[in-house]
Amino acid sequence: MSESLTKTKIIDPLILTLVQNIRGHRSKLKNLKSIKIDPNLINIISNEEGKELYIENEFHKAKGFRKLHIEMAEFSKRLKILHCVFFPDPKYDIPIFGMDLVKVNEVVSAAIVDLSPSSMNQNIKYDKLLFNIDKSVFETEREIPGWGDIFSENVFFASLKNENEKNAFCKIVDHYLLILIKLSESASPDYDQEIIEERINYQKNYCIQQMKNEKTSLVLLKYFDKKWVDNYIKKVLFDYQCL
Ligand code: BLA
Repeated sequence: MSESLTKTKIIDPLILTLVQNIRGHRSKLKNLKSIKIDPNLINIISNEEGKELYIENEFHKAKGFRKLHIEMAEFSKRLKILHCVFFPDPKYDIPIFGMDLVKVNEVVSAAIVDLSPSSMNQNIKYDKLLFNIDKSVFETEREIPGWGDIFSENVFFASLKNENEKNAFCKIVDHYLLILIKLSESASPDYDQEIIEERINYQKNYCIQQMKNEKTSLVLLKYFDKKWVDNYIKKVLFDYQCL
């Protein structure tokens, strides 16, 4: 096998399907540009036995969005994660798109997707479009943990046990993204500093609450020291300090 082929990671098929869908929607955004980031934080790979690690990050920005982040990760060959947050530019009335998929061997223990409110006075109404989605195939919807008060009423959170549920989750993600892209197409910037400030605070709170999810840091702490993990969470995953 050639050098380049041995280095190419085989991504989990469900995660690949979701990523391709997310990338497809992302490509429709206006002024899409990749963001420069510390190169050490883009691809993080270790082949240490038992502690194998693969993290691949994509960072973009676009009209209406300050950061579009997709992360694919695999830990010790068994824990696979797809993490994605599209953070809006606070000048725009656009919700925060967030999703997380946690797969342990063949079971998806956590699949979550939401268009979370980005201010108290969100003008754009899209609740109805999300509410009408058929969720009857899912057997195990899960309860949102305490820190999750940042999510909307239409947050979807479940374990996925079979192909039907996995396919249905992909459709929900596609639907949420379709709505997000439509909202962003019709959004124009606001210049009222008070409104912008309120959106900044909302986004900060979104990040602060996400950082209370110990499950994220506990995984990373098995592979990195605390300083590295704190920096990664603050700068890469939930970078509220730059707002
Ligand atoms: C749960 N997140 C988890 C779990 C793990 C991770 C191992 C436990 C799985 C389970 O409860 O079944 C780990 N997630 C990670 C890691 C990264 C990651 C290591 O993204 C990145 C490096 N989490 C997010 C985002 C959302 C999110 C954007 O990063 C939602 C939009 C949600 N993850 C989320 C929720 C849980 C979870 C709600 C369940 C927490 C719980 O039930 O206590």
